[in-house]
Amino acid sequence: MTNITRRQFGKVAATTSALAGVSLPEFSLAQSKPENRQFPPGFAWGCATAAYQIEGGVHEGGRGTSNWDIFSHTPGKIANDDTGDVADDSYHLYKEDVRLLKDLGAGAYRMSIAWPRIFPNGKGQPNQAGLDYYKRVLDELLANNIAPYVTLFHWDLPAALAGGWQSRATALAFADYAGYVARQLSDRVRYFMTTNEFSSFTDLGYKTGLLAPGLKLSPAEVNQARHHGILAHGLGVEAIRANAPAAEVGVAENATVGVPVIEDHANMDAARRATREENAPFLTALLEGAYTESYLQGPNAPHVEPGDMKAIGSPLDFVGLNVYTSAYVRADGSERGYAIEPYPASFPRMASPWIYLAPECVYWAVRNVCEIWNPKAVYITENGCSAADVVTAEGRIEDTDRVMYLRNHLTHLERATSEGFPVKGYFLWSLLDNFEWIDGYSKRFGIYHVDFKTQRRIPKLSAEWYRAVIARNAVV
Ligand code: PNW
Repeated sequence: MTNITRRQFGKVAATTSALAGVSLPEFSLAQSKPENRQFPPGFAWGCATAAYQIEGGVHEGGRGTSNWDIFSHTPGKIANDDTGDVADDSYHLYKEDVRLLKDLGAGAYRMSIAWPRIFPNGKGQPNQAGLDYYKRVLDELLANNIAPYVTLFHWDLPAALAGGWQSRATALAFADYAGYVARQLSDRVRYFMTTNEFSSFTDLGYKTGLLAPGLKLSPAEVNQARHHGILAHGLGVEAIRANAPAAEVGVAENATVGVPVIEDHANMDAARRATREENAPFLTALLEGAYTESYLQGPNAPHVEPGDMKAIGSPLDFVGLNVYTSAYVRADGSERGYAIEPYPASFPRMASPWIYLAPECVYWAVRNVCEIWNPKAVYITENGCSAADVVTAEGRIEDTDRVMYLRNHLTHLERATSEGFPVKGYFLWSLLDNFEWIDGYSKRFGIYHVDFKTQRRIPKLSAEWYRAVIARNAVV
């Protein structure tokens, strides 16, 4: 069902035979200067997805209930009351989806494992059928020379874990789950990420109530949930290392990225300060093994047990950054030394209102993180956008706006690699249109269009474009 419907994907052969004997000059190759926009040799190109957003099959293979099953089935929480019950049906169509990656020439794939498929009750007895499902997916990837990068927690928390991230026990259960998966799957997986986006599953789940479980707790309670989130990461890193010594371990984090309003010393310094301060509860704590003094001030500081910060600060092999937009920073005379500029009303955005088109974010994400914390390696673990895609009468999706977004971001990423920052790879969010959390199926991030009635996948213009990027290892 791969059905290459895009012209240049499928009809190259036809064109070639129609013009048999005529040799066409390769204008695109000859006229640009690829050497200026080239990525380093061995750069990993991939796409990213997450289990609840693509798998469906929520009642199959012994999977337990997750917080997202409950939340998405609560009326009024999700656009159109959509749920992830079926999503992209990747639970059954994973071979086709690996084929889509292969068609792009991708050498890497970032996917997540659904904790409730492995431990239906969050802990205790593991579920062999769930593990076997992921073995099949991983074997399919490996047979196609696609390296799996596995996220262990992308928000689908086993509902049986009472209290969710309010409970310290959840962090301990995560460590057991991470260690178990690492032991079972490290013959197939080299790269593990513990968790995806601390602020999304703590702040948005327990402070604003936008995401599961939809709570609005006090600042002290929120800080405690945040602490349990990063503690899970830290204990998870230790458990993965104990069970899979050869694994490379990292995290996928949507750090707030300070972008200097002007690239001069004062503003660049302010952007660095902002990046450190604004990420104090999360990435800063991970990479420094301590909370900042300012974060610990006041009555709402989290309760920290002896040993917690050492685990949280466990050395990482790589830092994964999910980057979609910028926070523009100006140096000022305040005590903290910076201000974040609000977005003017006319600032361009993509189809999701929070995605301001600010492509410098990828360069400054890498540079700030490297200059502050000097990690061994950095990946862009997510970058992409929603767009108001239209299927034409001929069945095409000409998503020029998504290509514009991606091309600009890669141009800024290439600036980072060319300046020598250790960026090892890029994962485009997302391979497929999928269940976009509270936006349900109303927002499309895929480079393959999905017809959710038929599950038919159609490559968009952006898929054709990304295929050319990968083939050339350069911005095109
Ligand atoms: C990420 N923000 O979420 C998630 O990792 C994906 O699962 C999700 O589909 C993708 O981005 C697109 O939304 C984010 O408000 C959610 O800054 C919100 C924000 C950033 C990332």
